[in-house]
Amino acid sequence: MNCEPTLFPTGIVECEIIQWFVEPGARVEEFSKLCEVQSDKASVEITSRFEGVVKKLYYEAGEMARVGKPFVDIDIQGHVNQEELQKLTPSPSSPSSPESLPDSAGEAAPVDPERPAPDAPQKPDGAVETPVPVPASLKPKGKHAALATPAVRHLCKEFKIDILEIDGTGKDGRVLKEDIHRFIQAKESGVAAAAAQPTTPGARADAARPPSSSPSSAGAQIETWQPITKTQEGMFKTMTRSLNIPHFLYADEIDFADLHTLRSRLNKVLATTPSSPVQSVRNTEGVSKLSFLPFIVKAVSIALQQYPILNARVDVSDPTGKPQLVYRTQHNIGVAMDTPSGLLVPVVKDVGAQSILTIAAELARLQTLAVAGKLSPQDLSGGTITVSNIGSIGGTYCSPVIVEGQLAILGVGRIREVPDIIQQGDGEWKVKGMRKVCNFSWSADHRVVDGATMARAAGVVRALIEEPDVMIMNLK
Ligand code: CAO
Repeated sequence: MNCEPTLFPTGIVECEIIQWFVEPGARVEEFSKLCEVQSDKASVEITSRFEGVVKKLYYEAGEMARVGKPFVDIDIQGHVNQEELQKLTPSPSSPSSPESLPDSAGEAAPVDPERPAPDAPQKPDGAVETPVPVPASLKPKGKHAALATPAVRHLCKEFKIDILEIDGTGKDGRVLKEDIHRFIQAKESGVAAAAAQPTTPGARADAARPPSSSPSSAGAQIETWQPITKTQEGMFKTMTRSLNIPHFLYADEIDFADLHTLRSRLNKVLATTPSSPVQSVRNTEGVSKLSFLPFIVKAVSIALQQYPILNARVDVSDPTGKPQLVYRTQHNIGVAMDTPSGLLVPVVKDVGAQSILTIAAELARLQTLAVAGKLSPQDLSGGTITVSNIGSIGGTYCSPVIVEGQLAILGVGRIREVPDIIQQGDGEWKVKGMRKVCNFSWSADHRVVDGATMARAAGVVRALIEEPDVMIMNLK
């Protein structure tokens, strides 16, 4: 079938095929993209008017296609309806029309790039208009709101919905299957307007709560769109940037027995009355209890003194394009916190200059603010490395994701008890008791940190946790 020009103003005789989106053998649906063409006026994507299988491309990309000549053959056997057939079959009054449609035997139908969709009215200048007029009673839809694949139209028919009532979210406002499901759901819950509106940034945290997933009575899969929260928005951006970092994962098992004992001893001290001499001398920070985290944070900082590369960042802003390492003197350790509004990572600043008590006090301050949603930008910025104690929730190992601007992150697993098996003098093995262990999972930026460096630095942290008294020698 040959067709006359429609997409370009009359007078244009040829256009360049910029690229093909299909190849022979490819299955296409109505409105599937076929190719992109460029005239001296515009670049346009040509879509198929038919469902079928591509049989032949008349031109290579880069070649000039003649307007009014076929440029692709599509086998539409079994995919053309009678109404369309009638519209397209040359009338006896125009016997000289070059168009031809396959007979019922299903010949391949050449499609002209400049032919409008069968029902699209043509403007005098030859440009294509919106194919389906929108009734004035309805709010204006996108230009192609009513354009839809046969499957979408079928769905509309199934649910007895006028496609023009639906706000399409597809390209140029085209109605998609999801739009239909959303429309039905909104209609059912009486909040059609809200559901049809695009989401606004700054939505409240509880807006992220997933909608009820009770089985649908219609039996069809229903997808529901939900705005992401501010926190998720931040996470989305940060984690997307993290994708550029090749992660080297290193995991280790740490014996927590001695730290457990030390912590219990210190917490007994902190539990004594404020008037107790030992409290008044030692606890000027008002900390009532120590968790394991301040010790871990301090151990990481001490390891950074030996392996400062893990506290550095990569700078790629040099005009030569050559990456550089930027070393940093302060250990500003970001601590992942699970809060009612989601993941937040406030920063304990200059850990190298802090004691276990001051770190604990700062962690408590940050956690209180995080839970209340009152962390300041200062609290959230300037991190040079991150610790994520996911073990306080659960899990043995994790694969922590490095934050852009940092080179490493430590994920702390759950402290758990495992049998302590020893070998006796006679060579026999026996269970001596139980021991507390915890797995530390590190990720390092493998572009600049090699595995050996990561393993050695992790070894220092391990040694400090397993012999926490050694930390005393490093305390300021
Ligand atoms: N294994 C076992 N128990 C742990 C533990 C671990 N790894 N970490 C903490 N605990 C225990 C504590 O010892 C404490 O118990 P006791 O009072 O009986 O001693 C209890 O869990 C509560 O600790 P906590 O969570 O209040 O304190 P914390 O300093 O260890 O951690 C915080 C604080 C804010 C980091 C933590 O509450 C949190 O939010 N963790 C989740 C971090 C997260 O989401 N990481 C994932 C980031 S990627 O999405």
